[in-house]
Amino acid sequence: MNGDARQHASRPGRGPAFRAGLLAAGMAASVAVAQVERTDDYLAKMDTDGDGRVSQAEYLAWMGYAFEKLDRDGDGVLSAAELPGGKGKPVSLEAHRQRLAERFRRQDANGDGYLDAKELSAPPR
Ligand SMILES: [Ca+2]
Ligand SMILES: [Ca+2]
Repeated sequence: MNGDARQHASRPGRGPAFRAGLLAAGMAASVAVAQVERTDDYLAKMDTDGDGRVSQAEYLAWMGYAFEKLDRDGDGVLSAAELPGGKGKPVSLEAHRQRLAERFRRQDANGDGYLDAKELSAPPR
């Protein structure tokens, strides 16, 4: 016994650190969509209007926030040092969004303009 009483009582549910974590997770998820196991959870985070599916706008917004978060000097380009892992080719916001839009279209298997849970969890094509 070391008398170390853990504080459970006043735990902030959605503090800034928590949100930042989510955003970072979003960026990582864009790299490893196929590895996301809890698709429902993932969907719920991206689905900001809560209609149970992810529109392209929601998809871009989610991924865009991650970009802004990573772009620490705010010049609209992720330099190698700002990329996860600290290496890679620089990525501009425009290139990033175009790539995401393209990926969105490919993931949208039934072409209805939305990603449902099944389409979100499908391996990137
Ligand atoms: Ca939605
Ligand atoms: Ca769809």
